Amino acid sequence: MKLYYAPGACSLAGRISLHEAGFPADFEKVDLKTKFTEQGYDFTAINPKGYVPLLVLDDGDSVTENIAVLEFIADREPKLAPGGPLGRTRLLEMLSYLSTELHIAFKPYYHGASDAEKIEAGEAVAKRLDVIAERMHELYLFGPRFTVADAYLFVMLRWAKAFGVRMSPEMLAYFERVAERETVRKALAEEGLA
Ligand SMILES: N[C@@H](CCC(=O)N[C@@H](CS)C(=O)NCC(=O)O)C(=O)O
Repeated sequence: MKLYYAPGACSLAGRISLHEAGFPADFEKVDLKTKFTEQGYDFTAINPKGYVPLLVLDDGDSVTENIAVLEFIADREPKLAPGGPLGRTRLLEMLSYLSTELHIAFKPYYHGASDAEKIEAGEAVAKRLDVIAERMHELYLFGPRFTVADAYLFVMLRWAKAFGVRMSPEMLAYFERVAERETVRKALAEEGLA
């Protein structure tokens, strides 16, 4: 498998999850401004959507969209998904929330918004984090076991910290707990973020 990524971008969730699953993979960096890969290929020719993550499978097929990439990994390594009769539904519910509500709320930070718009975005992000914090009552999002959704939330919390978004002490403690995982440290180091 090969994951196309940009350092610290949402594709970091896929890298962490691949490491958690113990799946061997190659990683190729994409310059999101020029849309060229580190090996000199036009990324838009590889992925017409022009954004990461892109996971290319061993048979040449490929998967885009964080929700699908993370679901793919959890499907092949079930310890990375919550258990129980509603486990898969809960995972999709959480991944959808992280993608379509939380991730999207950061957009103003990345698209040259005014200071006022950034303050508004910070509030929107903080509110969504509060909703997640209310649901978290053990070590990780779904209990004592780390799942692919935790990998995604960790990336969003890295951004939130970088942009100075308000975060509850519980969320901060969760962030630090995840940051200490061996796979997370490895992923951060590989992306030059340690
Ligand atoms: N809908 C996509 C969005 C992915 C996304 O926003 N990727 C960002 C990095 S976090 C990116 O590559 N942006 C570059 C661009 O859109 O040109 C997903 O959920 O996977």
